[in-house]
Amino acid sequence: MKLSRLLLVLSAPALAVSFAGCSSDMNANTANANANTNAAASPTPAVQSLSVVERPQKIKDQSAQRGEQDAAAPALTIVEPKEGATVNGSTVKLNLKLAGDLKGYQPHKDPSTGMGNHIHVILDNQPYEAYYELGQPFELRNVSEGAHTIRVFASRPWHESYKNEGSFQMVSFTVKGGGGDASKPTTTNSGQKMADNSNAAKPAASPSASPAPAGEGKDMQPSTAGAVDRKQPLLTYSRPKGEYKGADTDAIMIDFWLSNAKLQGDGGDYRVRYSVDGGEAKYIDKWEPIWLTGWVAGKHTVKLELVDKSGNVVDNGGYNSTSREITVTK
Ligand SMILES: [Cu+2]
Repeated sequence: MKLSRLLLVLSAPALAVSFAGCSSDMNANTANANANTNAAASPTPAVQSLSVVERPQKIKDQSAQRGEQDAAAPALTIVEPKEGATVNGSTVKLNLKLAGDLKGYQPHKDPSTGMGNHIHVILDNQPYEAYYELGQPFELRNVSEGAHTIRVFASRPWHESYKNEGSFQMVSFTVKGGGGDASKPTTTNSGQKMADNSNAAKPAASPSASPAPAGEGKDMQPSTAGAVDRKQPLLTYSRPKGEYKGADTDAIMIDFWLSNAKLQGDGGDYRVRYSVDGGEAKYIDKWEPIWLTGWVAGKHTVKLELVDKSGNVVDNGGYNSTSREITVTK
């Protein structure tokens, strides 16, 4: 009989799950998965059912508390490195100038919350690093020899980028005698060992209370520039990245920067295609962040691509198709 077969199909994997997962969290997730989908239960992320939700209330609240800042039009200039520069040695100093219609927008990490406005800094097509205090340069350390790009854009405390023209800047340069030895420990200017700050979503460990704290910086992974034409359509992946915990996992934002490309919903020809864990492709047709809910605990891969009318990835040095792994901890 149909019903009993259905029950059998549903209960067998559910049983397997109850043996495999012992934590109550895992069981709660499984219960959710059963409620949300008609697929067989499984502890793997594959069963997660994501849906787009509106901007979370807590972000609306933060936004309201910021006065006019969200309407700012920050304009960045990359002072250093200069376009086409050759940098000797593996440490690349990034100096930025911030101007424009700021309406109170100023990058700074509030020591009490570990949050604040900041700049997203992207070497080649690596995950971004957060840069808070523009008064001193951000050091990209251990940069490998060869051609590189840096992309920067202004960001809000919740990592949503400012999308006005001028917020985004890009520079190409070459490193001679670079580093790229990823096995070397990360050290700061003053030689202190840094905390592993692979996760920018969480407040980084505050620098120790030494009298002369080192500037911001990060040991970079080895990479070189793609063959990017900055006059061609370019998608810059920004979020999600890193680790999400607790309430931050309720709704996770996808955000990106677009250059030389208008999306279909904005009157253009392009679409941004995304998929999670290799699942069904979905589309973003307006250049604004989206929030996805329904994440289950574990590692997830998020892929963002810029595609044309026919659904083909627009090639630009490989930067227009980017995958990142994130970790969701409930
Ligand atoms: Cu950020």
